[in-house]
Amino acid sequence: MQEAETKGPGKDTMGKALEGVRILDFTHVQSGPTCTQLLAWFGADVIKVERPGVGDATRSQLRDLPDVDSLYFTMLNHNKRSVTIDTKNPKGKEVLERLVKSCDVLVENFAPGALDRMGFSWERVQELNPRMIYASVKGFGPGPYEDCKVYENVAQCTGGSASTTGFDDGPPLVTGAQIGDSGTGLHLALGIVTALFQRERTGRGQRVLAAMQDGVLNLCRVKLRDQQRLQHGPLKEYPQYPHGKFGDAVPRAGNASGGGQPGWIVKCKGWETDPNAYIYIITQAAVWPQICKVIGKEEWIDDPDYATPEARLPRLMHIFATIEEWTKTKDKFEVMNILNPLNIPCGPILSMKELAEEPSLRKTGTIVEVDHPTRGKYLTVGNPIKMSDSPTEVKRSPLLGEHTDEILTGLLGYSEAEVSALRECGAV
Ligand code: CAO
Repeated sequence: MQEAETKGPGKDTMGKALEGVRILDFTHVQSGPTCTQLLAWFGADVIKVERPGVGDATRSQLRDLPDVDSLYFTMLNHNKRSVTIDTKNPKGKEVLERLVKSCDVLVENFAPGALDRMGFSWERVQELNPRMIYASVKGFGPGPYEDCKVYENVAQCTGGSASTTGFDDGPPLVTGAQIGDSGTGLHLALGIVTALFQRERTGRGQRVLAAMQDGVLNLCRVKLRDQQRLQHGPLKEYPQYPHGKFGDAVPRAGNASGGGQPGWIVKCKGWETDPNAYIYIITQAAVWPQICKVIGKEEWIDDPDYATPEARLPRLMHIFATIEEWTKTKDKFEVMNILNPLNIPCGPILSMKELAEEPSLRKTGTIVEVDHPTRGKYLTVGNPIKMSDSPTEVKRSPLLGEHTDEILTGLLGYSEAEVSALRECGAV
């Protein structure tokens, strides 16, 4: 691993899990930046390379305040350093070569072929630094679509998520969870730390590829399970059973549970005006008597039409409609407070506003307030992975090119005069 010999996150994160690992972060938009932000939170020194004067496109996308880095950018690029290099300028290429030689991992999510066109193919990077781990997010793996550009919702649609999300009588739906971008970034991060672990034994770097279609499909694993179950009869836990029709592909299951215990979203008090006055309830077999008692249907406990999970399957929609008559008399938190002591799994539908204001999430660092020199204070999602020996401090995202000088002189060994010359020719 490289020595962290310069100022910045590398120096003051000593004691973290990835301390001493240096990342050449060639990522933009969401998928790649999610990955490198996680690595930075684990202590890696992440150097984000951006185009001079422009930077990551998200710096100026979906701006809420004029002329300051957007929340889109700031919330995906914490704890990184920013260096601006024009990688199409010959002198800029030289700077990048030095950077390749000084880093452990190169992470990129350019359109297919962009890095090759820049002159930094896997082969070339290996020549420059055989220990380099070269990690990429692409929309698709090798195959008919490998040259396509891909964004979040394209991945959700091509990875099986949209086809299996929504209600039977509606169109396919994309989800709010960014499973294509952030999901693939997570997959890539695991690939990178695994490659670093293997390098300890082999001394060699390797190529790591996380395709967004593959990442989404991995997260839709249970739907491929259901596709195969469908060949042997209807999917009895789906709302289509017993009255609806099943075709030859897994249908959209509405809010049915993806597991073996039936679940559904039911209305709570206030649902007429509050779009989030709902709760998810799971009718776990082990607590069936408790469910019957709490909703006032004690007769269902021994009724052969309701007493066993198998008997309940054709009646699930009626069961949830009956549960809903009860939940509509209470607000979602009252329902939760009543059901949890009875071991009945349930989850209120929490809005983003409620999550942002939730004190326990602030306490654990899952929601963090960060101060930024040009935008002021804002909220972000902190590191969702907590480690006892590698605590996370969330530090603001870098301004465009904020660390160019310190990286060129401190890490790459350029003199101040050389840096001025690089600036003059537009290389940095
Ligand atoms: N200096 C000079 N040129 C630079 C540069 C730098 N520092 N950084 C980037 N560039 C150039 C690239 O070399 C590329 O040039 P060429 O097309 O001439 O080779 C150009 O900028 C644009 O890169 P791009 O094609 O990756 O960007 P785009 O905005 O057209 O496409 C995206 C964006 C996300 C669709 C595409 O990058 C992609 O498909 N990435 C892989 C999948 C992915 O990660 N998608 C998720 C994105 S988040 O929703």
